[in-house]
Amino acid sequence: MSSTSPDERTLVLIKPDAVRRGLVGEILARFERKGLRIDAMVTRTMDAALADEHYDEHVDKPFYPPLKDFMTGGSLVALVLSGDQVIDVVRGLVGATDGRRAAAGTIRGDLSLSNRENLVHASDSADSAKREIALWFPSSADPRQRRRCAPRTGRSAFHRP
Ligand code: FUP
Repeated sequence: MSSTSPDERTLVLIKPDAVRRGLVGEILARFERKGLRIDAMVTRTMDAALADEHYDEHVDKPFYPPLKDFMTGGSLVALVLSGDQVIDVVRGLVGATDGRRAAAGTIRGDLSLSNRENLVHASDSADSAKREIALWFPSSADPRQRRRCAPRTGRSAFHRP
């Protein structure tokens, strides 16, 4: 179970299929309507090196090559969301990995018919969130967590009210 801190943060990627289909607004609206805060947001393209780091636990799996092609094949939107138990709350809003099996009412359940092109990535634990936020938003992270993968396109704004 995640911490109950209202300052908990998670990393979300609105994937290239969602951008292509014009679903960015729909997906952001679901997070906002839930009461979550957008602390940072940037549009960028994932390059091969960032894909390999982001999907570190999957790089040796058979589904990884097509997943990498998909994730590096178009613009995506990366964001940091915060709120009470945000990691678990966002995973609930996003739904199960396979859009064909995800529950109705979830983002994937309502909008995806695919196990790969499933619209959204969301951190699955506090450790993943910390690692992924440092990877995608190095300027927001503890200096000891910073990586070399600073955004190369788009503009990023990070604020903590
Ligand atoms: P999730 O946490 O729901 O995003 O899912 P996983 O971490 O298990 O998988 C990461 C991504 O790999 C999924 F979003 C889609 C992709 N994937 C496949 O393409 N095929 C599979 O069989 C499983 C996952």
